[in-house]
Amino acid sequence: MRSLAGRAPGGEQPVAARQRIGESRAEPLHHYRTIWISDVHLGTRGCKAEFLLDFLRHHDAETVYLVGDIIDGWRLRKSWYWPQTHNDVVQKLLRMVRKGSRAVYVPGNHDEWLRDYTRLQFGGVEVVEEAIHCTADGRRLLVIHGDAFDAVVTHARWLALLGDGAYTIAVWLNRHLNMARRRLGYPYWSLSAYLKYRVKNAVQYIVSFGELTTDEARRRGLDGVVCGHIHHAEIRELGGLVYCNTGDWVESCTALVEHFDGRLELIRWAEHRAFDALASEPADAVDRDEDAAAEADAEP
Ligand SMILES: [Mn+2]
Repeated sequence: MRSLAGRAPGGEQPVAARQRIGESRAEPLHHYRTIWISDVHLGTRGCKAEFLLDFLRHHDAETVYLVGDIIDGWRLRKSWYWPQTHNDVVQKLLRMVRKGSRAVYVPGNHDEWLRDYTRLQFGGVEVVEEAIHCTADGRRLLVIHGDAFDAVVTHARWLALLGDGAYTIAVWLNRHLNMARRRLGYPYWSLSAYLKYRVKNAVQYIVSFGELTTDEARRRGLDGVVCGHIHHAEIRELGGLVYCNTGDWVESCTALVEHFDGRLELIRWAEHRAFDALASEPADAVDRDEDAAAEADAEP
């Protein structure tokens, strides 16, 4: 092992020192019309801030949507965890705004305190309850975090029996009950706790979530929906509408992008970078992942 430690392949300097995730300069900067990211959970140990920083160094866009659960207010209230890399993510986003990107922050359930500040701006970042995005090819997409559908999804069976009125009431109740809980200082009702309790329903849940959010877009006469919340990235056609989920930066490290012709694409940055990480620094990369997985207790 001694000879290996002192001599990297090809007789060059140890590759590990140069090619840590976040320091690579090899890739060009990719420009997009739009980038959507969600469920970063800054303020938790599960957050893969280094991967996100690396992603933001290699991608930029005219408009960046932050689709909720970016800063995890629940965790921070319990115990303060804010390493330099988390600060770097915020600074990087603000720098993108200074350089001309438009940033729109649609709060989720973990950063719902921001919902009291909608229509305000922070460092040029617009905070809105929800947004409608028009793609370059003329499609109108509803941009929401998606937590409003928790109650509907988990009670979908009897709600379906009761029909449209009950559905609307459930969305309304979900929203206002959680608002009341927040005012009283209780945390958001946890969907993931519910899912852990009923794991076998998780797949059905993902399907239902997609259908319900897409239905909401259809109800409003739109062409599709972009949401986050369930940490499951995908682009799918559902009944003639497009359903996009941005995924998360706790496990999968995914972002949704729109090309200048309106084409939508998912970028799986952890997978993309895994090759680099494995090639350069396997032990460190694996350790980091295990740490993150062990502590990835961020809930949807
Ligand atoms: Mn969420």
